[in-house]
Amino acid sequence: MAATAALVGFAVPAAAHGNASKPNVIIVIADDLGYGEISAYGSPLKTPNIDRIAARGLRFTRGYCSSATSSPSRYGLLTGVYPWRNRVEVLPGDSPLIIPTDRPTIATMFRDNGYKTCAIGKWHLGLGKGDSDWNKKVTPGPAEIGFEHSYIMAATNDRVPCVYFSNGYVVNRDPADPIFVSYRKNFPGEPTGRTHPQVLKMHPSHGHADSIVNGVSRIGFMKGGAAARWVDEKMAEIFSREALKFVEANKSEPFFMYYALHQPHVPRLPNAKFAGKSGLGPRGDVILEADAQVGELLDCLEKNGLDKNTIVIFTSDNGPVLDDGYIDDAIPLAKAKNYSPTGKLRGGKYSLFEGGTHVPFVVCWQGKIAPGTSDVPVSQLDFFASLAALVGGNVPAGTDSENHLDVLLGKNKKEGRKNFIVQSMGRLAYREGDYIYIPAHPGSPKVAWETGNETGFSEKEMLFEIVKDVGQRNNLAEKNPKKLREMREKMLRLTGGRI
Ligand code: NG6
Ligand code: CA
Repeated sequence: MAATAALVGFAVPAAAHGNASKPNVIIVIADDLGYGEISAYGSPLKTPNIDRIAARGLRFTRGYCSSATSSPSRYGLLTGVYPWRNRVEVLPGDSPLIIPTDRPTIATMFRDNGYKTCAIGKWHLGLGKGDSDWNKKVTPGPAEIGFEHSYIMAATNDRVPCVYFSNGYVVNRDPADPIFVSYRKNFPGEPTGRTHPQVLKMHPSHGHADSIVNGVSRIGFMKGGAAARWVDEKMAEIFSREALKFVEANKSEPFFMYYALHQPHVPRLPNAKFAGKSGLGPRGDVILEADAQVGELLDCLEKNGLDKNTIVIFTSDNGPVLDDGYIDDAIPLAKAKNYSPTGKLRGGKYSLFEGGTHVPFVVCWQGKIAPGTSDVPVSQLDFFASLAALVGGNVPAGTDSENHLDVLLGKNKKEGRKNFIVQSMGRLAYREGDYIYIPAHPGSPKVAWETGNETGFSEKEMLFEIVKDVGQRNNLAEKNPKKLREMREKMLRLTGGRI
């Protein structure tokens, strides 16, 4: 740890490029997009814009997020600290901010090094102190952890409050129609998915039967704010508009943008431009919509002469899930078309198998990164330390983020991150080299609700050689007890005994 901290504190000077000495950095992070869903990774879905990033830069075949669900994964990316250290799991929409405001983040690092910083899109790290009055400024939030500008949704698109927040304030709030939010009980007389199923335009398959917003029942209860409520079909347009606005407004100075797309998380309600276009139903359609959003961003960079001086990273917060709570035909259509959102990987969202955390991961910086592929392991945990090394920033001691800038820039394709822990729903697994060790975990082998995804929880320990056995069919625990023991011991040392 000490050696790592010393290393990451060491600044690599950024080379002058164009009229700026510091490249802009944009991290685009999709919500629940699988390893096999981008055409550059072999998907039958056509994603020409994300492919543009891959063609101009590096496509990582072994890129990881830190957790198989959203809040912990994003916590890891922004803080560089393993989410399990602080027991971070999926948050309700009225959760207080879970990142302490005195903790350095990737955003404070950029801000303190002369960057304009912003967060757009899905947040899901909590807002306020708990028990927020949604009609006033909700704080602390993005601003207090380094994002000078923000335009976000509080949690996920299936959770209340279903409104946008611009720099802490609900957009289009109306004092005459105040907003109330509860995750405990409904407000008297307010329609829910249970009481008014006939008004729904998309029905829940499990859960998601609380307040109705835009004809869709959600998780949690809200009342009021009629003018502020989002329209899912317009969400892509709105986030895209806000992202482009930020780029245009900051084109003459270095900026860092965390651009968190809401697709293809449920509920999937594409804009009419994309409805029916993928042949895979709403889930495929919203992936095309997300790809077009990426295209608008890349076009905007080009139009403003920023494309050569901007690092663009595209990745996902966790693996894919077909049915995550609404009936939108994702499962039957995937079956009919033999579509696998993880490609050949086993598991998906909520899984300790590869499908949970092994995600699409492409990075471009034209003129600086030679186009190609990299097959060494990389983790989103390392964005913080690696990008700090690039711009001369510091990373505090005690984080888990390592400087692998050379790997991100393709200068080193021999050795990536040696080892790391992945997390799903409170359980951990240990990846090192070509192996992954999944401890014996109590719990159902399939997600308890109807998604059908495998969790990777089993009474038996598992050991897989994940490069040779991509689909994790061959548990080596009994065949290779020596490796099993070695991996178990290393994991316990790293986690301080936690599994
Ligand atoms: C689950 C939700 C799921 C999704 C997930 C969070 C139910 C039955 N399932 O609890 O729909 O919202 O949480 O997804 O409510 S994530 O990508 O934000 O982690
Ligand atoms: Ca997610």
